[in-house]
Amino acid sequence: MRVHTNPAQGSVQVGDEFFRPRFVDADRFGRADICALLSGTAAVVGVRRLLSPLLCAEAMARLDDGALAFGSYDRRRVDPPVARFGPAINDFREGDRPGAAYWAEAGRARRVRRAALGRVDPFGAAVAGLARAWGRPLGAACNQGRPFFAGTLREINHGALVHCDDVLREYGPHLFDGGPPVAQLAFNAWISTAPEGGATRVWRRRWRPGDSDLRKGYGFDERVVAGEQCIEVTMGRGDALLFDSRNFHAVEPSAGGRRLAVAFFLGFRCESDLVMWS
Ligand SMILES: O=C(O)CCC(=O)C(=O)O
Repeated sequence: MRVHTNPAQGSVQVGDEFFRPRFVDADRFGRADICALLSGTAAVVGVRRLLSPLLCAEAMARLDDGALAFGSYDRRRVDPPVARFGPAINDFREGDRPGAAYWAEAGRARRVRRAALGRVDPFGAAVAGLARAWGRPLGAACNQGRPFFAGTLREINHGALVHCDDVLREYGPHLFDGGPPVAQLAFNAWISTAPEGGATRVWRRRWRPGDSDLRKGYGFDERVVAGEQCIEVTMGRGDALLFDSRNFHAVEPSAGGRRLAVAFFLGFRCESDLVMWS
């Protein structure tokens, strides 16, 4: 695991004191770590060894043997290309929701994953680790009672553009039963990492309407984050990284191995109690 912060810690220009990385071992990972992201008092949370070395090795052996057929995100939208197993809602979009083919593909992907990986399931292990930390079970987001697919196996070897992910902004408030999430986090846990490159960069900067001029495919020109406070993290195999996906983020190209993660979003919903203060 490697980390760089900009402005550098200890420099005269300290930046936002809450925009800091937080690292924790899997057995100490708890609700407070997730809440630090939801409340904006941490920029990223890195969890060391959320997936065991044995699970990663066995899952990779099956994936290297071609147990799951990887496709890629729609190349017209996602360039450099990113390989994946499991449907992404943006590739099936019809208006303000995914079309009928998405739901068929979501069911198929769950069945195929179960048959191919069985108990060697990085998604199941990641969800178990998150539920332990959060103290409550996690459920899939639903649309009209239909569960969205979660747990894409995603291989980003050629990097990812500066972009942000905000389901409310992309689809409006009616995509999820029960209303839009109050906060959205990105979750990635790596089953395999590459020896060179592959850092994740997260900037202290959210989308603003004027940014549309800098749009570039699914992402944005790098000028959108020029001068903004940034954290750069390179996690190891078995490690997980969580951050607020509404902050701009990007992935550096990597080399020398497969950079493959189980990836999904987490939404925090409006169902907690109201608290008051003056
Ligand atoms: O692979 C990564 O480091 C981050 C991927 C990403 O862009 C995301 O999770 O939204």
